[in-house]
Amino acid sequence: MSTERFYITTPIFYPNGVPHIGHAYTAIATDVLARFQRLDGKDVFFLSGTDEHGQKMQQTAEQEGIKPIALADKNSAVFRDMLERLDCSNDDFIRTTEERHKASVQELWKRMEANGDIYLGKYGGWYSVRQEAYFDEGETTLGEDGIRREPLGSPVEWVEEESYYFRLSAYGDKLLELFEKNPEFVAPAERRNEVASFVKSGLKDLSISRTTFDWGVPVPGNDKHVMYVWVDALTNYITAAGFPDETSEKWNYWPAIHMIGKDIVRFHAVYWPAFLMSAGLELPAKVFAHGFLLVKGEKMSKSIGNVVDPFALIDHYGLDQVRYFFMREVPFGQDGSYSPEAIATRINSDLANGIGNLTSRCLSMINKNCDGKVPECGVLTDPDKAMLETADKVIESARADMADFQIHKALTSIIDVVADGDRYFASQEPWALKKTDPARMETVLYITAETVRQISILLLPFMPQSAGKLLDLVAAPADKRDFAALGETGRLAPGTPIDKPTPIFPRYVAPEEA
Ligand code: ME8
Repeated sequence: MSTERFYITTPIFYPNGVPHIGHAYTAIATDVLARFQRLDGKDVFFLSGTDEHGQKMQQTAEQEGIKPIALADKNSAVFRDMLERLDCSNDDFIRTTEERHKASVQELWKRMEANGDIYLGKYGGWYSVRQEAYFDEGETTLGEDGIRREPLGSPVEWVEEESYYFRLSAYGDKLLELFEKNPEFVAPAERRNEVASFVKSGLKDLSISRTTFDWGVPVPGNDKHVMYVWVDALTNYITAAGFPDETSEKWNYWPAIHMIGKDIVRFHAVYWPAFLMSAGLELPAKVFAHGFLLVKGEKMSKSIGNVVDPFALIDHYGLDQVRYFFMREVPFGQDGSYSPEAIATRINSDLANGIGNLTSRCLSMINKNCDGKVPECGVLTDPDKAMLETADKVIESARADMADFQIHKALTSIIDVVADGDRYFASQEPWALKKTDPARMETVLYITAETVRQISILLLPFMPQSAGKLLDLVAAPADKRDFAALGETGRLAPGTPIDKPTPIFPRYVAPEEA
């Protein structure tokens, strides 16, 4: 039986600056999805990388007095470091300045051209360097300062150039048919409705080459032109799967699920499928757009000075604490607010007082009263059976929620088992059984440790390091740390030595209170 493949991508990040927490958020969520599927037995390919061409990169490099490739090298390395710091399990990291990518984009271009979808024309329009996009006159507004701006506020300038066009106008009906036949192609539903109405309003052909700068992949057969950065960028997803070598082993991973922010839905759900249709390639499996992170309800921006550095956040709160917070706090797909108070509350209530406390109470008792070994499990009472059944069953709803990209729901259902464990432990009063019925005490401690084991396996995608430590504490064998080991198959073996518990989740105390 062949293993089911699961290919998932993050957007490739612009290395014209350093990463902020929004980039980290996308990376964490994608990593959680990738790890979950890996633990569930799928053959996962998880891709991230950097999007290094385009006018914005060229201009930033000029401002810094360095070559664009030097800027790309410098900042791409910081994005790579960020992924490592975040403990992302990506299998590849692609840079669009790599040779493998140039070959791939040029081949895609040739196939679109061979299909009659590329022609040479002239382009004039209001161009935003920051957005790397042209805007219709009607979309722009002339400010009181005499500067014309696009809807998001960046300045636009009138640019005219010879340009190749992609016949996007020919793909409107096909795209609408795609959204209709495969309503899950773009999610959440709000985003699907947005792109569908954009397509319904009529698609114009898309200018896909530039002559005004040269930092990009040359157009095959006319190197006065470089490709529009989005043709170049989107193609990364197939480059990493081996394109144009469709016989490569990696090509079996395509199509991918694209995890993106809601700012780039149009590129992924309209342009990209149209390019692929034109080139006769399979379409992505899905485009899921998550929301934006806001700092205390406000958009992050350099001018407000509220841009959050992911490295600093991890240094302050701890990596798994940050991963847990964002995945638990923000309904995935919606915008989410971040505040230091909210992070502290989650750490203390869910981690320190929650799973941390249950584990340490149970394991301290085992350590003192069971000779430091996994206790014996006697005849099960109804409360024991109910507790095990609850813990054994979570995977079912978590699996359904994760398949639906409801990451926060899956995590909530997992962490809710801690409260069930607390109630079970409190109601069975193992400390009182110590004298009256030591065998029964052992059973209660066994069931509690077994509950901790299952919660910990389920937490592995979210907090890989801490959940791994919890599994060390309950002496779960290394080869029984995936979803196949949930339930009966991986039950703790009585008699296995158990170390003295060490705290995994310290309480968070704000520096000013410490
Ligand atoms: O758009 N909240 O790169 P980029 C949540 N190179 N996520 C955020 C965010 C925020 N405040 N800000 C950014 C590009 N993101 C292109 C992509 S793909 C072929 C090319 C995340 O560096 C979000 O996922 O501007 C967004 O889509 C991505 O970072 C944009 O990163």
